[in-house]
Amino acid sequence: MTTPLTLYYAPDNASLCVRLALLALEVPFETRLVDRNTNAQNGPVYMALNPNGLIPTLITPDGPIYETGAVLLWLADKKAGHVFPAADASGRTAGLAWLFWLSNTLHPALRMTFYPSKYIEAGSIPQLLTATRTNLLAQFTQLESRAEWLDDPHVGILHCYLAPMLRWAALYGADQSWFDLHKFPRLLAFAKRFEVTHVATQARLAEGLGDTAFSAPSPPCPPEGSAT
Ligand SMILES: N[C@@H](CCC(=O)N[C@@H](CS)C(=O)NCC(=O)O)C(=O)O
Repeated sequence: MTTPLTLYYAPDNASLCVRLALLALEVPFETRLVDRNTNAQNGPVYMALNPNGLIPTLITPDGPIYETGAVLLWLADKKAGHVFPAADASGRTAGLAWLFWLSNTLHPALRMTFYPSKYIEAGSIPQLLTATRTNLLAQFTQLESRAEWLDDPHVGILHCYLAPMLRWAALYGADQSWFDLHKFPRLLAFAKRFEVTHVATQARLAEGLGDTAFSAPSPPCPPEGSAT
């Protein structure tokens, strides 16, 4: 990868997962703020890159790539074996299942709690939130009991995807009282280990996330832009 990659980002958005992976891979990259204050993610310039109007987008030598899981896998495969099992490694099988689960199951469920009005009419939002939070708690329980990669001290793309989601669950949406990371001791231990890694420290500083960004998060104080 000789041309620097460009990450279109907003602080504490799903672009954080990609920033973490870029830092873990130690590849050069530039960032461009997508100004959520002006709804720039839905403006013509950004929509030309990502027709979904969702953050992130990564500009690669082959053109833009979006969808967080796809971007993470694309990056991982550029340096095979560093942050995700290589194509011929045995761990790839379970790794892919987890990556797609994070992307297809956990991430969309969280989105439903952050943007319920994008999924259902106003009158039904309370029911959607109740059901989705129940599902999310079951999903965190599944991670707690089955995700063996949580204990791997080497930062990989699964960690880069999960850690921000733990943070968002505690911070965003109409009410966060449903989620308490202390009820998931293994996830809490992971968050504490992860946030002091060199990779997470660089990302925390770049986006103003604070010292305990993943284990005991507080709203971001970013040098530029806004999270919502
Ligand atoms: N499926 C997308 C979801 C990304 C996503 O939810 N991005 C949020 C920020 S964290 C966003 O762009 N929200 C702006 C909006 O919905 O208008 C992905 O995996 O990249």
